[in-house]
Amino acid sequence: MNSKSESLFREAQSLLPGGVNSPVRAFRGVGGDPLFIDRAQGCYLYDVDGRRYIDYIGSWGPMVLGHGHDAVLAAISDAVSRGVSYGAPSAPEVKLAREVVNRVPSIDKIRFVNSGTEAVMSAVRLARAATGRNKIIKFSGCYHGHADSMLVSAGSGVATMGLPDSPGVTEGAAADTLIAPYNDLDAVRQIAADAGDGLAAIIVEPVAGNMGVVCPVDGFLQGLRDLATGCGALLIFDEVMTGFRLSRSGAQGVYDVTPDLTTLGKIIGGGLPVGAYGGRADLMEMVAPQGPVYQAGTLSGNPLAMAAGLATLLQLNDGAYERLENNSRRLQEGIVTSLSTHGIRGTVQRAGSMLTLFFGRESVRDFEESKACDRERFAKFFHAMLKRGVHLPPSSMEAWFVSTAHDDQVIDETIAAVGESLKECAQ
Ligand code: KE4
Repeated sequence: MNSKSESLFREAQSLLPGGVNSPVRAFRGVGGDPLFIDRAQGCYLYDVDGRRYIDYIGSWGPMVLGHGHDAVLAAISDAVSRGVSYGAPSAPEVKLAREVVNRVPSIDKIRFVNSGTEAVMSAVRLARAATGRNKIIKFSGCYHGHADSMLVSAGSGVATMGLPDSPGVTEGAAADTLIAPYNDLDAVRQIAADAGDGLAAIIVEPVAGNMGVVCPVDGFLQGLRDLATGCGALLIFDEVMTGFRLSRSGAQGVYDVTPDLTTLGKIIGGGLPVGAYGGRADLMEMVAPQGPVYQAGTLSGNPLAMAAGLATLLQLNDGAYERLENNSRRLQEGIVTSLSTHGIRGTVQRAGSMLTLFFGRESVRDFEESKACDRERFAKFFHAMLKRGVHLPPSSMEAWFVSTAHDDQVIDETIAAVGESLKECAQ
């Protein structure tokens, strides 16, 4: 019985829309009621009824070192001893900015904000100001936060809830957002050509994580780079999820494609609220107070978030990425073997330590193919895994996140639970 979770959820539903503070947490994509978490340590979540789960939500990406890492907790408690927020410049934001700039060659300057949504909203505003143009191309199935201009056939929560456009987003706000299919360069070229000299930017998840993990086909990212350059638009890589997860320089370090602007979040806050946008100096110097593009934030550069983010990045050395790669690959291989053993059609798509199990298809290249996957079977699988003490992200269109705290034994336990769960679902 999940009695404490159930009573908390009942009370939460009387106070919070859907009983949650972010839609995907409500289990609408898999059915049933969400578990309320009491605490987390390493790769484990512990719910309020005392059950332990191997955690593959990872707070949707930030917890790349697992929960309660000593270095991160020490950094936060040291920062807390100095106060929690000043509303004035402080050293932690400079130190984290230096670490990000050192890791990502395309980022000359950076501005910290408080969420990925805010980072994307600000980067889009900057791109429009820098080019004097209005149109933005985004890709169906990619999710860039909930700013009005991005909630136009978005992926992630909106896609899971089947809300292709959100009520409250005006035609005016959506009118300047053009939608292209992911991995389809010809389509993007056509849309860009139709936009003519009105195209301000192309924004893309360099590896999509919000329709499930979908990797760019060969040449796709470079094609976007060439297209943007050719038509005088900017290329924005939304690396809120992939930043510092896929490599010490994010996805752009893996694919060797240079965007004009990059948005970041999640890992750079170590689990505390954070976002950032950065890129070429000539662009970033247009941002207030150095330039005319206004953007501000009460808690931007919060010293606790900066300290937690820096402590996290400093742990992400070559050895950490090697461990993440090895264990994530082992998990992927274990699931693929299990699918074959139980004669279940599906695939596991992975980029570094983020992966997705899609049922019913051999490959997923875009949002249409992701939506065509067998979501009912995923829902059954999700609950079979939960019963066996493994908490997957509660949606077939999300990424599972492996952390450095997921050691060999935990990966083996997960693979064993996958086998039993697939067997149960096959019946
Ligand atoms: P936030 O505003 O949620 O910090 O970031 C928005 C965002 C922007 N860009 C990308 C590529 C993202 O993945 C996100 C947020 N990711 C989702 C997970 N699919 C957050 C989970 C949620 O909405 O609760």
